[in-house]
Amino acid sequence: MKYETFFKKEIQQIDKALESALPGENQYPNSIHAAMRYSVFPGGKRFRPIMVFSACEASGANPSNGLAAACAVELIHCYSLVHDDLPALDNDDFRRNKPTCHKQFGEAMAVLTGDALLTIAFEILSKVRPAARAVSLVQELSTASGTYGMIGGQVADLEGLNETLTPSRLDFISIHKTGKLIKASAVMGAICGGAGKLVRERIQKFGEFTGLAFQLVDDLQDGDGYARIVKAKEVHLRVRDLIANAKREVRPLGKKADKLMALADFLLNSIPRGEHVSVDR
Ligand code: GRG
Repeated sequence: MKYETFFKKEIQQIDKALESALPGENQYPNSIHAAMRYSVFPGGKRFRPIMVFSACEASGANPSNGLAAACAVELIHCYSLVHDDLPALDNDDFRRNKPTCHKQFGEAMAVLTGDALLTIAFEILSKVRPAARAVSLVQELSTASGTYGMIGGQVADLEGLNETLTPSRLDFISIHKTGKLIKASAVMGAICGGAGKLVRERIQKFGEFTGLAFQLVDDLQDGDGYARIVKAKEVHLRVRDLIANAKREVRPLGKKADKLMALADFLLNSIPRGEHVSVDR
């Protein structure tokens, strides 16, 4: 089954919640609200919010307990894409099959759109109850997004642009730029699901393994990062190991972890066809 079909219900629920969380385009100042919505809809895979839901379910709770956290992490992700596309960073003209935010609304508005998406993510989390849960979620997401996480990884990536990167530097970049937000999605799902310490640790490790795997798959798809310094076959084998480790962590949780397992499998299966290797391990 296709990813979009398997997670159709989750994607619809996330889109509906994002729809009502964002200010309407007719709310003054209309232009920024239009640009925010443009950058969030239509969405991409919604991988991170689906991770929140799946981790919440694996903790034994109703996945929709994680709805606010799911929206918050997707908004942070959308902000990072808007800023990453800017001329000062990647200078991309297209994102999700349409002109990038700055191409459509201008650079100044795109900077502010990213800022606004980042800010509203934490406004949404601040309303979670009990308040202690809101604090834990804010801690998790802010740490993963800032210089200990995504921004730190992006800076290391930027500074390494004209260098031949070592595997350990590439690991740092991948783990921080991409992996931390995915790990935070898993941990936030566990927090919203009321997971105990041991279950939360398992889910966190699942998030760490799949977070790194996500970036390696992206490298294989784009011929970038690891795919530049290591043979595609080796990257593929590493992804397989990471996915196997991720699944091993949550297997003891039983049926509750079925969605996490499926998410891990979809990641493995999204490796470009040409890069598949038939090695039984
Ligand atoms: C500029 C603040 C700032 C951060 C940059 C996430 C990031 C850090 C940059 C985006 C560029 C990029 C390709 C990063 C690697 C992470 C990644 C694979 C992003 C794409 O995520 P998907 O595949 O996108 O989940 P969709 O469109 O499906 O949501």
